[in-house]
Amino acid sequence: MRALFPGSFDPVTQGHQDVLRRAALLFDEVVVCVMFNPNKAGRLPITERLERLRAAATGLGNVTVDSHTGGLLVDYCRRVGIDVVLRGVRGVRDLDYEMPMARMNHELAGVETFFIAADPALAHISSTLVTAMSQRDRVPHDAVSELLPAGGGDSGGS
Ligand code: COD
Repeated sequence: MRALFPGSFDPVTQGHQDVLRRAALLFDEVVVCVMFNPNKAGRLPITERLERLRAAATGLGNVTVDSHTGGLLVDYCRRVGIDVVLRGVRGVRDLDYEMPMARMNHELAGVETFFIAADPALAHISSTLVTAMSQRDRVPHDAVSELLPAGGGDSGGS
């Protein structure tokens, strides 16, 4: 079975990479796709997000990387013939956000959502946190790098 792991990935973090690795063990094929979240001001260009995702997916032979920024998630699912969407859940706040979307994607296109519980050791990580830390002068580079995937690029401080 093929599954789609959509996200902003601005930038991809260790938390995303963990979900991706675990999904790659469960599904025959995983497409990880950069999409546009209108509630988040984008920072990194899409090309850089894709480059970092490719690095984060190194060694995962059944993972491919793509982007879709011009329509609904379900449009992409229909176009590529995928009917399972993967989402990582760090806590109830994520679920509150995810449940209506999962319902909508099912109503609109019969797309099911598969939730993967965050590793508790990584559940505090978000792209927003990485960005905030990388913009602070006195945060050591290593503290930011620890949140990023191995091989997933630098601290993104540009
Ligand atoms: N551990 C585990 N999971 C994590 C962690 C962590 N530390 N950090 C993030 N995650 C999970 C998130 O919960 C999410 O499931 C996924 O990883 C991606 O996270 P983000 O923050 O990169 O991406 P989002 O949540 O901003 O998703 C953007 C979407 C556009 C995919 C989303 O908003 C969506 O599905 N919108 C639906 C509406 C639609 O169709 N939009 C148009 C798309 S073009």
